[in-house]
Amino acid sequence: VSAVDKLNMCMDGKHQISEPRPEGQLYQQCAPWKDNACCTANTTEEAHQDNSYLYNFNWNHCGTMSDKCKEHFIQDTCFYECSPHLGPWIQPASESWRKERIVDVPLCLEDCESWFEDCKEDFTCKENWHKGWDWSSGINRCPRDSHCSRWTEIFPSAQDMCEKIWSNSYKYTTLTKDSGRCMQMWFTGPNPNREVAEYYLSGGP
Ligand code: FOL
Repeated sequence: VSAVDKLNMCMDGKHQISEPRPEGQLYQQCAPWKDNACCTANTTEEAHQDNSYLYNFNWNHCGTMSDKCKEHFIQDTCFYECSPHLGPWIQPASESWRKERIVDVPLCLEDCESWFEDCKEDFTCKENWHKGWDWSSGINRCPRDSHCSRWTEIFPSAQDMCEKIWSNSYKYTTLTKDSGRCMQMWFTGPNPNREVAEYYLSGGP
């Protein structure tokens, strides 16, 4: 893949389309990606559902997840499924359900901190949400060797949460949105992440 393509491409994941394209209408929180996206409208509608067919993932594995916390997981799903500017961080994956993954995407401080703040009163039983669940009922439940704990017991800091929850998809940074050097999960208007990808492709810091 050339440097130019890496600026505008889709990862070979479970639901992403092969090339980014305008989508006209994307659902609610995923709407910011509508002008150029790796997701379909259906994917974005599903991203807002509990136990969606995307991954059959159960946010409520330790009681009902709070709405304010869930909002960040929905936004993460939009970012993961729709982003066309993840090229610099796409790597081959070893899971059965995807050929490629993202590694160490530099997430803006505000996005990681607000996610943690809005989830820290919630509960979970696992640090890595990619692996080791009990799927015998069709959705993920806490494995037998685990128990539900306070969020902050599993994730002592925002950095722990952002980096560990999706096996290092994200790298914690102290970069703020106005730096143009970190990726934004939450934005309005034109996608600010293209120029961030451009910066890292042209050599970075
Ligand atoms: N968001 C971000 N930012 N990065 C991601 O990598 C990401 N991935 C998902 C959702 N949002 C993301 C997908 N989540 C399983 C669990 C979670 C999941 C997808 C699949 C799952 O089936 N886990 C099995 C292991 C399957 C395998 O590795 O082959 C398990 O053991 O629990």
